[in-house]
Amino acid sequence: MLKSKFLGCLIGSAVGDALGSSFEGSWVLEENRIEENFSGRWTDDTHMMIGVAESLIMNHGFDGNHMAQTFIKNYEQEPWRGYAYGPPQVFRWIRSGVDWSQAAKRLFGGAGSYGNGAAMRVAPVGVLYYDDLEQLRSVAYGQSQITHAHELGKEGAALQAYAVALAVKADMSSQLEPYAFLKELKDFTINDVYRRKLETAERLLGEKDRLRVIKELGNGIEAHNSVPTAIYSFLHCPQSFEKSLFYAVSLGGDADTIGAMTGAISGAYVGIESVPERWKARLERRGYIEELAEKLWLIKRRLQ
Ligand code: F2R
Ligand code: MG
Ligand code: MG
Repeated sequence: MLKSKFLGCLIGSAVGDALGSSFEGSWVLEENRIEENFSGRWTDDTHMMIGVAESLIMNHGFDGNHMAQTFIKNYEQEPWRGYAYGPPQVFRWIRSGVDWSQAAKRLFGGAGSYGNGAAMRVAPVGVLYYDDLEQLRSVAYGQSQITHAHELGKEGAALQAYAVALAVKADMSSQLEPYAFLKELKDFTINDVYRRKLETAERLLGEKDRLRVIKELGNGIEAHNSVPTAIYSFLHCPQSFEKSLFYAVSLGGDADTIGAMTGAISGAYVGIESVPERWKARLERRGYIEELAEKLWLIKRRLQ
């Protein structure tokens, strides 16, 4: 079952990215329209998630310089994946000699980025350290530091990784309790912005009005306006990967990224068998992503 959850998480993340990619920047949309455009092609979210996994596997853990170089190598091979402004700029600074741990601090006038780019790629950290909270937080922050130095960017990644970890640990045969899931996340976060958003998510459980969800939780490119929304989308229907994903993408806005993060949590909960075959079959580089997930699982098994 653990192997199925590792595979479900990484494949789920890529499927969510691919499903949402046609709707990034769109208004709220009807669920029955979403699948029409599914090509299986994914964007920067999955490209960077692959980089995180490749580096963790190569080093059997986190090595900041190696992960930064892996991101750069992957970006230079496929710069057309839909990257935002921040990461490519950081890659250029690192290429010109700035240390990997310092470059991202230069972004946005020295504030660092609070974009959701560190959270959208963090799934491999969530599975590899699902049973070690200290390591999970430390590696989630470390991988963020490469491109997202702002506290909100880093905390968003740690929260997303922890949501994945909780989903790995949860037994699918017993009903998942959304309030208990959100309480664990509230206890985990050290940031008030995220704690308040999780309280809002709790209050909104079962809300029918999507516009209200978007207004209160957000659907934007900022980590604090998308990570809680992905967690909420998963909780919309924890037993069904398909329903959680349709809900996440229907919110529009940063649909590929909210889709990727929802898919990572949901896939880690339901396992690879519950990710619809019609989506898996068309997913770009499915075999390679499965291979990475299996290698992470083998490392985990050896560490235990
Ligand atoms: N880039 C996109 N989508 C744009 C459309 C792409 C198009 N389809 C194409 O193919 O060209 N999506 C991807 O980017 C998001 C992740 O972004 P990331 O990696 O976090 O980037 P960045 O630049 O660091 O942050 C994103 C924006 O957030 C605002 N921002 C962040 N920190 C800020 C700060 N301290 N002060 C002010 N603004 C800040 C800025 O607007 C950043 O550009 C994902 O959606 C992924 O899918
Ligand atoms: Mg993207
Ligand atoms: Mg996006």
